Amino acid sequence: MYDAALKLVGSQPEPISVEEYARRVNRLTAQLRPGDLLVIPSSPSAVHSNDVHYPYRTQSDMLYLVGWDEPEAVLTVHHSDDGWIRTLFVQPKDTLKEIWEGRRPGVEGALKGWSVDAAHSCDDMEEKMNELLSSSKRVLMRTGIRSDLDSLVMQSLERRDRARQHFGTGPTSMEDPSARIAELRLRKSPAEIEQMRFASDVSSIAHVAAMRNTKPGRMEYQLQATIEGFFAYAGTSGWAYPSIVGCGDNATVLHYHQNNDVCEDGEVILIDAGAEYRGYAADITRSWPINGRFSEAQKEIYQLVLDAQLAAIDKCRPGLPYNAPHDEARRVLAEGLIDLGVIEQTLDEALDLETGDLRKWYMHNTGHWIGLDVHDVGTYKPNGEPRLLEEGMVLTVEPGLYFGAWRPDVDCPERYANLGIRIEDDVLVTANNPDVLTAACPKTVEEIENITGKPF
Ligand SMILES: [Mn+2]
Repeated sequence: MYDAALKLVGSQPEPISVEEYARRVNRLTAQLRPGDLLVIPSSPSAVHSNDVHYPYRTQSDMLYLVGWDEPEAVLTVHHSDDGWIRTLFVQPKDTLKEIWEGRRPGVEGALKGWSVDAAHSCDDMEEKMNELLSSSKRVLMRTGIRSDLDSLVMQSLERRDRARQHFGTGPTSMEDPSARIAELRLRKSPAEIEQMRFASDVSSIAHVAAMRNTKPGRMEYQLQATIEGFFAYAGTSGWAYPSIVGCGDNATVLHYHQNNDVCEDGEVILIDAGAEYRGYAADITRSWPINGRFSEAQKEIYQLVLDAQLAAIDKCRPGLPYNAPHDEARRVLAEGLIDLGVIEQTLDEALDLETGDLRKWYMHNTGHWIGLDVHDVGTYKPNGEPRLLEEGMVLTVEPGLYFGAWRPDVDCPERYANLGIRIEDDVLVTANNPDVLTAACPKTVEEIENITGKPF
């Protein structure tokens, strides 16, 4: 099955070039002044149990600025007579550790293959960092990621010794650079879009494989395994976020994660799963009938959510506010639910955020930025005003309707009891029509019914 699925996936793109990493850093340093010291820490590694660690995944800003994905690394950027200097602290070569844990590029490797000007062993970090700190005036670093770096920087900020008194050396202020980097990350380059397109292709075909592998009696975790197995088979690093695989009323729990229920004839399954490739995420949700045919009631809700999603995608255009897709999806859903008799309010009443009935069945936002983080960085309302969409931004569009008959807070319509539908795609804003990166994942009623339960 995986070989048949793999044929449908596009080819792997070129990695991000060293020139592009240099451009990214240049865009950042263009906003800085001599005396600034930028410090980007990697994430700490996380313990699974005893001496077993979770697979390591570094901080996305580190991936964005240099692409170094190993633990214990720190990137610094400071100004010298030669301009801005990028220095990477890395784990040194260490044969004994490498025998156990895997080969390391080390200092020499970092200087050869990566977009840096200098490299040092992380064992020398404290000494070198103190030198960099003492010749800086302002430190740009996000605290709370690496406590050892936090205390080094704090110490240098709090120095009240004679050197500071005589020469005025050392930093006197600190800034979190996250917002500046987020502004850069929000607009994707062509090379980034190619990584995202590959993650999206793999994720799309993984959903198709799961649709084909669906039949009554399957367990939710078996469909999860089909999808995540394909993520690995296709050469991605695995999931970008834990897969949500919920059948029947489990689909009405937004972040359902147990994935251990049986898929029954007559139910609809909702799967929200996406792969990560070279750090870039895909995020797809599809909903399909376990027995391969939507009932009339299921079809009514499915088609309504799909209509809302298509209308919302059409609002992913430059110059429109980021919330235009959300407003459009809400309008279509409210109108549809009024027509179906689920909501007995006027359209304006139904849309009211306090008293409208739409919130009973559609209680989340319609999307988020996506990139190196699945919920990617970038403020939605800079200066309090909704951001206008620009070419190169990528956002998800994911309306849904959830009729949890188990909920004591609502009167669930009998006809739709325990039905949860969400349809989610990743959309690139372009000068022309919205570019749906996850378009390879089928979503019309006809396509889904033609695929579900049928082998490749
Ligand atoms: Mn999403």
